[in-house]
Order: sequence, then structure tokens, then C-alpha cells
Amino acid sequence: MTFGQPFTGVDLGPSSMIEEGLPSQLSQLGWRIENTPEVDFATEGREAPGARNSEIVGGGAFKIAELVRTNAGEGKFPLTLGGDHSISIGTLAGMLSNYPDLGVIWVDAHADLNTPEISGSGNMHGMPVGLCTEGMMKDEDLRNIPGLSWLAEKPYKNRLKPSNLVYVGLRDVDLPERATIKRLGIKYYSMYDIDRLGIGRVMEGAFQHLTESNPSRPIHLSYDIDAIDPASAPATGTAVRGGLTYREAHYVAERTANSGNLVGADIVELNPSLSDDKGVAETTQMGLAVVRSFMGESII
Ligand code: B3U
Ligand code: MN
Ligand code: MN
Repeated sequence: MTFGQPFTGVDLGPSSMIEEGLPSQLSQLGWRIENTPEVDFATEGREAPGARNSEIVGGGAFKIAELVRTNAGEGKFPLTLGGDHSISIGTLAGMLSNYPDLGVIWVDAHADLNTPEISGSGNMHGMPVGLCTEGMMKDEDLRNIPGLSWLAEKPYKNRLKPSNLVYVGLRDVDLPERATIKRLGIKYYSMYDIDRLGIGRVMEGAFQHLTESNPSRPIHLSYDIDAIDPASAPATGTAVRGGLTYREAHYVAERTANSGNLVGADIVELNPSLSDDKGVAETTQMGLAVVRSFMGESII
């Protein structure tokens, strides 16, 4: 999926991770892998004001939601490779249909908490959390956006509770998103908080928040590669300086795996057409290393 943002090439992220060995690396960790059939996305469609390519993005997200819902429903672990972050409209909806009390860790430079009404760019990769979180969109408004009406119908009506969401890595947050984070009381650890507390205490805080009332709460990890500092992951569409170091990026994933609560994950926004060969290789290897870490690889 590339239609949630302006750059071509982000649709090559999955094949580049797969060609560099993701399936065999996961097998080595003990996973049995089942590939879903290729998802076909439309290339043209209608859109609503404030939601560019909404019919393409929303229609694609619906197909992803169906796959995630059925596979998670069979007790499998859906690992979804993006693509831009608009794919997570589908992964969140699919996971929430199985796990209404889902916890989400959103690792990102951005909050992705926009809606068509408040977004400055209209790019839907900035909206997955906004569209799927309680207290944001009215069903009647979703029904009026080409491609998104399915989100207002069963089995996709469950919304993420703001208290079940934690952000890690924020450093580029729009003003309406900041107001929304405060209005909904969403827990966040920005880069300022990571500097202040260290990544160890940040992740303890994140898990305390998500598991205090339910120690076995199922958790979904949505990992935007732009959370990582561009020094370690340059091949991405909206790189922002001052991000997670190489080790912090791994620690977030390792600590999440160690919780035992992880039931699904996304890795998104690797764009192999946006850097030189060295930058692409580094970013792809970074993506692979992060996925291995949250899928259970440990140092010793
Ligand atoms: N918040 C801005 C920028 C942005 C969001 N996600 C990314 N960039 N990758 C927006 O367009 O919504
Ligand atoms: Mn994102
Ligand atoms: Mn981002």
C-alpha cells in the first residue's frame, strides 16, 4: 500500500524484507509460517475531502482487516508488513474484532491520530489511530467517506479504548493531535521522556499502564520504522531527526516480546526507493532485526 502518503516505493518494503530472509529468520526462531495470498489493492477510486485516496486506502484496509480477523481468530499471530501506515486501519480493526480489550503499543515519530476533519495533509497514513480509537469518529461520518463505511458495521465496530493505547518515540505531533492526546488522556512516551527516563523505565511504564487492570491483556505492536533515528533507518518517507537509537529500537521490541502478551504486529513505512543502496540495506536490516526481536530473538 502506497496510497496513504505521497511517495511511491513504500509498497516494495515487504518484498525487500522477504528477499533479505525474513521467512527463514522467523523459522529459525521456531515459528511456523503461513503466507496469506497476495492482497490486491485498487489503483483508482473516489476520495472524501480531507482523506486522499480514501476509497483505495479504505478498500485495501478492509481486505487486510478480513485477513487479520480470520487468522487471529484461528489463534495465529498476524504479522503485517507495510506498506505505509494506513494498513493499520485494517490491522487494528481486525485485531479489535477478536480482542475488544486490545492493548496497543504505537512506536512512531508521529501520533497518526488525525481524522479527515483535523488532518493538515489529508494523508491517511497519519490517521489509523484516529479512525480506530473511541471518541474520535462518528459512525455516520465514517459512512460518508468512500472506502470507510465498513468500519461503522459489525464486526468492525469495536474501537480501541484510549486507556489501552501507549505511544513510544513521538517527536512530530500536529497541534490537533496534541489536543486530542490531552482530551482523551492517552499515555505517551515522547523522545523527551525517553531522554529523561531511559528506555528501560519507559517500557516498564508502558507495560504497567497496559497490564495493571488485566495482566494477560492481549497486545498489538504497531512499529513504524520512522520511530528509529534516520542515522539507522534512512529509507522512509517522513524521516524525523532525533529518534530511537539502534539499541533503543531493539529494546522496545525485546521488552514487548518478553511480556508474553503480544498477539499481533505491524512493521511499516520502509521505502526502499528513498535512499542510496547503503541506506536501503541498513534500513531493511534494521527492519528485519526489529521484527526478529519482537518475534522472540534474544541476545542470550
Ligand atoms: N502528522 C502528519 C505527518 C505524518 C503522519 N505520519 C507520518 N507523517 N508518517 C500527517 O500528515 O498527518
Ligand atoms: Mn506511522
Ligand atoms: Mn511515522
